[in-house]
Amino acid sequence: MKEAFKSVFGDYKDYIFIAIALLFYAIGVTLFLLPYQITTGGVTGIASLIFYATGFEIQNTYLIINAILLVLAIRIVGWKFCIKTIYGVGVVTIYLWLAQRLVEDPVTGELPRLVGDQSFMAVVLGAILEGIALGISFAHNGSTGGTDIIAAIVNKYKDVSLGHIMMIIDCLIISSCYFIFHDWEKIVFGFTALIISGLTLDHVMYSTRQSVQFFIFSRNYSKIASKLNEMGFGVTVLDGTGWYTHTERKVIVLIARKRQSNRIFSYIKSIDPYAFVSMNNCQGVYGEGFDVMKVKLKQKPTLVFATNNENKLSEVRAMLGRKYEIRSLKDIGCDVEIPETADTFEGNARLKVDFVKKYYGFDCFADDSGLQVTALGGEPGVLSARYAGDHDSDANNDKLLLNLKDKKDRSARFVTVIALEYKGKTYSFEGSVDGRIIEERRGEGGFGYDPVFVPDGYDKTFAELGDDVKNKISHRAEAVKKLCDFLEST
Ligand code: ITT
Repeated sequence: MKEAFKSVFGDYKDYIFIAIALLFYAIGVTLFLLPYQITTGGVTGIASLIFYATGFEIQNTYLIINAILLVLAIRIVGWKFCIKTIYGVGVVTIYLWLAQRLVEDPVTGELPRLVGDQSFMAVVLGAILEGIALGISFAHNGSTGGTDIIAAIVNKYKDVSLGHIMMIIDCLIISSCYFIFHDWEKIVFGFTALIISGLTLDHVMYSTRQSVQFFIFSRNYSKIASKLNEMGFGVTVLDGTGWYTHTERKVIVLIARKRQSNRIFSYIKSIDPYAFVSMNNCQGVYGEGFDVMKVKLKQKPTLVFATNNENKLSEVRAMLGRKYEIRSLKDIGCDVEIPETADTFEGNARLKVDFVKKYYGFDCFADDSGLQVTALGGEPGVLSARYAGDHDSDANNDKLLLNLKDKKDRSARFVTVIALEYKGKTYSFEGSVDGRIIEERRGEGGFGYDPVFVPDGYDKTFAELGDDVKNKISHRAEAVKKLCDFLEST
């Protein structure tokens, strides 16, 4: 029951803390901001502007605007996500109403000016109370609606930071109080309140989440580490060397919340009162048990490369991997050898993409490649993989060298044709590189005919030049570049 509640609503303690925190918010607004006609940002700012102009009570406007935003948010991001916001908006509405009824003059309905004519004092006190309240509430995953709801809705569709837009909106809200009061001082006070509450909020959030890092040097390190582990702390023991004694030392590294540091010190002291301990504040700690890294990784678009050839796959990943997530046939669960029965590279490449589209439903690309040797009338060509033995590179190279034994013209060309199946159409991109076939195999890199092929302008084979050079000048590199340009242009 308790677990079911937690999975839907979160920790019940959060609700208690949010309720207590928002009490400060209502006090700040009712006792210090409203009586001194200070306008802050957000929905409360808009609601207070309407109150100053018309007398329509602040909590009513606050509730109406948030209710509209919440209806939108529930439809777009789901009600589960909005539970704590609905709670926060409800609590603030009730508190604001209650606080005004409690302190207002029963006859005139005016709010008391607790600090007399000291408007600036009111700004400072009101903004600090607001900042503390929002800080505690945020630390317990609470929200008072307004910008939070807008952020949730916008983030559903776009990965943008709303910080700047919200800041501009806040500035507009505060500045528009000039149309009501015709008083620059009120604008300055509004901005001052915004800045003070922002700084206070940051400070509260920071101190509730403050983490510390311990380095513990002790001969009894294993007992201390085990004890800390037992008490639920994750510890790491590093190897070190005490330089004065030149002896091996173990160093315990531990990251914890600052509020846990007294407990940690007492564990250490109970085991080794002479332990050497350093404790440092951490600017941020991210990972299990701490904060989540807020940066959003840009998801790379995925492309399926219809190949079973691991060498081709790694070459293409090296060329396109920074921009695209390349998935192979294996990755999509296809382990069949797709028949290559056409008599052109393009025909075979198209057969492969058609097969994947038909049986696996993916748009994809495939490459059919081969070596064309002039003195052999363009052989092995489309039969490159099966020239002497099926995908047997040694046998294929032996046959090639044998057939070229007495030939003077050793010129050859590697060709790749990539077929791309994309939104119901098939496109093709060709790349080639000219070179010559040498007398014997050289080099350990590459695959297939790489050990016997020397590209023009070089005196080493592809197998000797290595992947970095090959992936810049090869037939496949040229075809992949054309594919990439096409994808970017679409
Ligand atoms: P997939 O059809 O699954 O992509 P495959 O190895 O059958 O793999 P191809 O039919 O396109 O690929 O390749 C024919 C042969 O040509 C290949 O097995 C190699 O022997 C040779 N080959 C292709 N590209 C090469 C390259 O960059 N370097 C050396 N040999 C290559």
